[in-house]
Amino acid sequence: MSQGGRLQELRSQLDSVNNELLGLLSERARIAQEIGQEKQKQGVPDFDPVREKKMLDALIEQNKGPFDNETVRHLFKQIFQASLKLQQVDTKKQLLVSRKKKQEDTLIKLGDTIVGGGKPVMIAGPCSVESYEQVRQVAAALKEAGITVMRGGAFKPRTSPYDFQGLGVEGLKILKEVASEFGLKTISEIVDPAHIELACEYIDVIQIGARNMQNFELLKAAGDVNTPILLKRGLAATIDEFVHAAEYIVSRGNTQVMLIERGIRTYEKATRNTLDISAVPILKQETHLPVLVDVTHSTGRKDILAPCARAALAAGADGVMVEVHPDPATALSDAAQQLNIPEFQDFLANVKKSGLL
Ligand SMILES: [Mn+2]
Repeated sequence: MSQGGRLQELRSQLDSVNNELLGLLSERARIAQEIGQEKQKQGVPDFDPVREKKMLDALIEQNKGPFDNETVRHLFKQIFQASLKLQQVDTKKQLLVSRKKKQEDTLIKLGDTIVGGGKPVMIAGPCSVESYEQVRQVAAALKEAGITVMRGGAFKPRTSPYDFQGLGVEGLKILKEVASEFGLKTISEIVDPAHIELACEYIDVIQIGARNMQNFELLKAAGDVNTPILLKRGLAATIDEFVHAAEYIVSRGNTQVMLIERGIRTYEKATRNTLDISAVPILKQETHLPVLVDVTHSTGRKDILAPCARAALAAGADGVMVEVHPDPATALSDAAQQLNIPEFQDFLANVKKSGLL
């Protein structure tokens, strides 16, 4: 046989071995996927390092060359990793908050206001509930401006333990009283799992704050009630971690979850945090939950609130949240970044001019 003929014959042998290998790899992948589904049912993790080591040791023992043991180990590790990835893609597909699981948008009904229904909502109110009169002044201004949902912090997880910690349950009572007078719906942060049920008596939406986004006991408690939850993105949380935090709530049965981007920590000092606008379309694509943007905490400065709010809405946000205080200079928290009432009215007019709200 000519030299060229021999080469061609060897190459065609190699081609058929390649095809066989591919067939075997695909078969292996199908089995691995089934194992993944079985593990999902049993609630055991995808990756089992002990099992992987056992499989590798058995292969090394069987290795007769010409590949050395290290090469065999490396090649099979690649195959194992690819299978694991396949299992993880399947698990992700099955997240309850995922668009893949449910195509239709989740709608949150707050009285006559529907969040996530295509008409963006403006949520405003003071950083902290400080007094009945303070909340009442804000509520009256919101009512006049056509705002239907008011925020106000009663339990304040502050950076320093010496800072104002909020009025607690007394603050929730003030919110309820004022809200019923003005026909508003209310949002307030809860920080203790033991307060979740109690909170449902006083407020319409329970906020889980940025610092508690991965407080899993709190997330579970929030998942056990029917009150809508506003989940803030952690200041150093990836989108994936954010989505999984929401899954904690939804997996317990409470499907009424809204996500809110509030800025992430970066090296940038010009703003308090860096508003991650790209998170908005990504979260809208990947989940079916309403997505809001907190312009106050993401920027920490009043002069750019309106353009950031417009950017949020242009990116597809279902709403914007902003802090308003009758006299920001005397506020017990976030004094520098809260709008006073005339500033809020200007802000609202500015955002509305864009036609996005
Ligand atoms: Mn604040």
